[in-house]
Amino acid sequence: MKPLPSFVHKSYIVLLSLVLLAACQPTKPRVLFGHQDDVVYGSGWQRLADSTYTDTRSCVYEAAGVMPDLIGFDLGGIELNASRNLDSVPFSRMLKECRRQFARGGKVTLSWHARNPLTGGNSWDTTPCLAQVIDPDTEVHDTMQAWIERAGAFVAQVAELQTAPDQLIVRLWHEQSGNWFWWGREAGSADDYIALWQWTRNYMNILGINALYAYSPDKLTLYEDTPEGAYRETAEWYPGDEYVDIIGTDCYHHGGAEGTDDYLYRAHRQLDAAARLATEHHKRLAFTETGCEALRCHNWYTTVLLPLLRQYPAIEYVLVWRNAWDIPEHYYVPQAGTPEAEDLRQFLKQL
Ligand code: BMA
Repeated sequence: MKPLPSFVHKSYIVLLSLVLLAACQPTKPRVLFGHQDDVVYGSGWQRLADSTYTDTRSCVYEAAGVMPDLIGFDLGGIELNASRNLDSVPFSRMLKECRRQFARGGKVTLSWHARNPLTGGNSWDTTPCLAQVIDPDTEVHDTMQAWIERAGAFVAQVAELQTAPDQLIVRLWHEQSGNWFWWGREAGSADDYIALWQWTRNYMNILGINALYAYSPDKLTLYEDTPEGAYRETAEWYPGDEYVDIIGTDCYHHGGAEGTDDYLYRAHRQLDAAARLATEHHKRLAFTETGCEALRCHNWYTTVLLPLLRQYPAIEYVLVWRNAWDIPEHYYVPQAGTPEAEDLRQFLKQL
């Protein structure tokens, strides 16, 4: 047989090498999609009884035909040894759903709307207390210690249920850049906030909890409204490399279609700052909370959120907030059979 001309041979080898190289490139994992309280209630239904349900209901599944990769739960109320959290979810039920979510190969993120340890009021009671909380000579400090221990004991139980690495994300003291929580920016200095964060995390370490920890500011208003100002605020309250694994941000779309520009403007400011900090500190990046309440902006998932996420390839997951069963307009995942459900389905296909 006549040998192939040498240029054919060479180009064949080059082509083969390119194909092999492409096949060996790690493909970027898709962005994971999360929903708060997804399996315990949704718009118009609730399964808040403290019992084991034999089947699973899921807002995301009912709307879009797939289970959420990530489910968010909140610990608010655990500090008082309550049997249910601030949104009536029994902690026993939460544990069962975490077990199921992990067994499916999914992830869980826990936030904590802790009460104000000075007044006993809720998280939104901004009566100043942070200075006392972190001062070991105060009673409020002792209260907080007990609260952290209770939260830690629960988180430890959740962590034990994991079936694979990195399934549990604990998001401590979230949205501190806002002024609406008692640990927020008006409650004290960045140092006070960082002391609270480190204390909480150190206690979780004492318990040997195996989890990732997320830091997630919200809107950034402390300094000038520039990329530098946003970065400065994000960096100043950062609890430190030993304490944080994931850097994210919380940002919501308000005002329907007319609010899109404003949402994108704020989301970029915040995500740019978070992404820069994450890159500099070799941390993971996430969009820790977002959403458009009642999906007042048509096709929000594919026309607003998807293009935004595409601009931040490092984002590992995005979490939208809860579908309150008892507040008709308070939902972020569409209801089954609506045009917005189809939009979510398309979004999830393209993530
Ligand atoms: C808020 C609202 C409240 C809820 C709280 C904690 O954003 O959804 O209704 O109690 O989160 O989940």
